[in-house]
Amino acid sequence: MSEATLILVKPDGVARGLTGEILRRIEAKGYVVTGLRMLEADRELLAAHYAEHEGKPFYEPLIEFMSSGPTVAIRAEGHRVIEGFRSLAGTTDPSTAAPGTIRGDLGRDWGLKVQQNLVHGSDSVESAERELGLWFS
Ligand code: D4T
Repeated sequence: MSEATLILVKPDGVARGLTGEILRRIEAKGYVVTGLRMLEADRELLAAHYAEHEGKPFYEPLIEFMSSGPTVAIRAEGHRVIEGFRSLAGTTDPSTAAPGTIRGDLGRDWGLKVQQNLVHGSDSVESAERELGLWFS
């Protein structure tokens, strides 16, 4: 059975011209892109997407950063794509994300209040369903 996930190229990835490179890595791995849209996320969408982080010190900077420019939302499909994309993305902190991953190869710490780490990937089947509903409604 195939699985679907939500991947976001965050505003830093779009601004740095890395959308194509990130899509290339997703497709080169063998996953299939079945949805693609570019949008400027509003606060309501971001508050729903990041509800679990409300109240944390990086929450406001995160919402501000994610509102700072266009995001590219990708629906990708494939057996175990949720786990597979998180492995392609690398860990949250780009300074220590493994070389070979998107964050490890293309990201760095800019010394800001929130990590600008290029991509988001859903972390479970439940999150993927919820997040795909938010970004592709
Ligand atoms: P996302 O959700 O964007 O794919 O990233 P992760 O799954 O890797 O990380 P997350 O949901 O825990 O965090 C969301 C977002 O907040 C930033 N962040 C996170 C940060 O700046 N400082 C922190 O300590 C944490 C935990 C980075 C990603």
